[in-house]
Amino acid sequence: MLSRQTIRILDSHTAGEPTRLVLSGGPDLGKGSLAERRQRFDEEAGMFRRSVLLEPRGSEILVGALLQEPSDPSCSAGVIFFNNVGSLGMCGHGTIGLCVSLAHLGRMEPGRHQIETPVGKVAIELLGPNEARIQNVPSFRHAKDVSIEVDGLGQIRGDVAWGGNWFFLVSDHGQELSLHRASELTEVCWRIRQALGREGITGSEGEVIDHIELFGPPRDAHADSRNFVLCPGKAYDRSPCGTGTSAKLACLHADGHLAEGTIWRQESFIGSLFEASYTIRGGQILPSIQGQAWITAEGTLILDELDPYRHGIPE
Ligand code: PYC
Repeated sequence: MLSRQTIRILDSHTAGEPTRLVLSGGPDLGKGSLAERRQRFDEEAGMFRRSVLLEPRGSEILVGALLQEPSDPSCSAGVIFFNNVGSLGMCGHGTIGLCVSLAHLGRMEPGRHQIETPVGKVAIELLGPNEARIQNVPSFRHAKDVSIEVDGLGQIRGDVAWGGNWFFLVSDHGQELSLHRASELTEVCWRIRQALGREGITGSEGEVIDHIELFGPPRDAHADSRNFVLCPGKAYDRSPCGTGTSAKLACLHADGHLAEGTIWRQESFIGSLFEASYTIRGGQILPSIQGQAWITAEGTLILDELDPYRHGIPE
């Protein structure tokens, strides 16, 4: 008998960046911490990940969110975020999308909650049907003013910081952050990423720095900065990137450029905004990111075993 696998999903976008929430039909990752389940996901669920996100069913820019039972009873839900090339530690836009999606399903009431991720607990506040504020995992700058030799660009200096993922943050790059330059900026960031790899620049425990973030002057008079964030699979973030904005706050704090509790408005490459600030608890920087998300679709993915491209188009 021929079989069809079905996967129930709810799609949203946060400040323009899509999140595909998987409600059922995902892999059984067992019990244990979210970090352990993420490892199992990376080892065993590549086909599932590609089926949910990639062409011809999806697009390489989609970010997936696999809903999990939390292992910590103080959390309302657990989640593993993933993209076109693997899993993510955390995802800020995705967490805002998750909150709005759970509210849409009647599974989350307005107010405060906690979400368990592979890199720690994230406190959230559902402010309305389309708005949430997250308090991210502790964020920090690991290295300041790291100089690398980038093909075709010469010496580029940037900071290495953690905001739930690893970032290389560059302000002095000479690039105009305009939408029509998306492919040039993608190439610039990709070369920066390759240079980091070549020169052995990593996170604090040898992790690959897989997000590159360029900053420039904002277009919106109310914003403090504009960014372009290249994600690990070469797709750029349409939102101002929650984890990237967290990494930025950690750098601003380290440089004494932003006081605790002061609002930082980060504008994305498409002009959408996150409102951010940080508090210090026990010496750690805890960034808060507020943004809006919108439901775009709900449905069922169908994987027909006769479909040669049910798991995506292979590279
Ligand atoms: O919002 O943290 C974020 C994010 C990471 C990758 C794409 N968006």
